[in-house]
Amino acid sequence: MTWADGFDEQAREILRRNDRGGYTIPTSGLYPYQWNWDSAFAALGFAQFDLDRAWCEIETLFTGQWTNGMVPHILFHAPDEGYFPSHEVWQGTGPIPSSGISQPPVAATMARLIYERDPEIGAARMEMLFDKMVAWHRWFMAWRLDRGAVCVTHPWEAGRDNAPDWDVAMAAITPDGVGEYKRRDTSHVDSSMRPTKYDYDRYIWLVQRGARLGWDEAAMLDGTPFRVADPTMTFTLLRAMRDLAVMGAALGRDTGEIEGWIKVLEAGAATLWNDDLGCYDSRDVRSGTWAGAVSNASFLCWYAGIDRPEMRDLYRDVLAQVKYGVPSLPPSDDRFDGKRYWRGPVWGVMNLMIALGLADMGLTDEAEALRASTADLVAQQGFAEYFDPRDGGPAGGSSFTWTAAIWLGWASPNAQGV
Ligand code: 9WN
Repeated sequence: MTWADGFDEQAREILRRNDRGGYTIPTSGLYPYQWNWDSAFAALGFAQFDLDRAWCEIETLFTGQWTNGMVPHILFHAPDEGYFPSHEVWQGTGPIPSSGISQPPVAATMARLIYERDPEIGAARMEMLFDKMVAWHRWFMAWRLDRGAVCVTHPWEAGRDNAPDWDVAMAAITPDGVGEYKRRDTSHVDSSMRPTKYDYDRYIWLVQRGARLGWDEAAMLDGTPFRVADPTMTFTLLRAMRDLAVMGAALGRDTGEIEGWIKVLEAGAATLWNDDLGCYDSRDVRSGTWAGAVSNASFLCWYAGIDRPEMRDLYRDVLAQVKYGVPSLPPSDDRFDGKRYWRGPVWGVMNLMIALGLADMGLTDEAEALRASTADLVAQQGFAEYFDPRDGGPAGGSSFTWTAAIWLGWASPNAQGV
């Protein structure tokens, strides 16, 4: 028995406790439904001890796929009073109650990691999933591109809700008519760790606009105040395309369309290079304004197979500013807030993806250092939603599915398979 075995058991217990039968909630109370990218990471965690359950998690996610290919960011499988906004506010139009936007497409990448644990089982499960994943990726290519970079149409779509990346686009929204609503998040978690009312008014205004337009993509695109080309979406989709192409080839499928998309996205990624900042950055499509943010999403470039020497220097510079990396925003940025969600804290899932990219670039020492630092954070502070990068202080929800999952799948010294 090693010190890590006990943490592995705690992590498995969290996944089992958050399992609602075929899908996992991120944490009870705060997030009582199935979230898109959370589920993909959960699958990686399950794969360490129950391969069938791992595939099942991804399959359940795709049962919510819309006819246009979109896979929603939340599936409201069972009603719960604890979360706002509910399906009644979203009015998603898919086969099961859902939100109306998507989330970073990491499912194909996590599926490939799981596939490689047992290619025979993986091939059988991917046979059913492959076309669905292609359809989802095609939806991004049809509705979310700007100069080849992938855009978000709501801050929740990037999964980095209150990142400074959206400040310009958010300021362009006047949330008239949003009406009264009751937030539930701040009854579960201290409000200093959550987005502000200013943010929420605009989140809800955007949801109401989408619902009013029946989530018709063409109608929503027309005159939208919110469209931001973002490194999270661009880099995750690019990586997901590469992984899907590999699995497609193994299944004997024609991957020509995917190869074409990869070229488009590579060109799009180049449009996210902010020369003044010397970093990959978010670009507000309407005004052409840069966010000026060295975020943890900037460092997903390697995960997408893209390297620039400047990013390596910047990575070392950012890590030197904190005790635990990778911060969602470095302390040198005026907008840094060490406890407030995506404006400073460290997130395990982002660290996993950054480390995968570092390893792909041959930066194995850096990849291992990030794994070990993430393992320390979890071992000392528990399976929190996110952590303060200055002292590791746990923040947000606890007993968190994706933190348990990345522990099992990557950060634990016993982890196998990434
Ligand atoms: C809105 C579930 C989700 C994550 C996101 C994270 C947070 C939701 C919220 O929780 O967002 O989607 O209500 O704050 O920002 O990345 O998927 O864990």
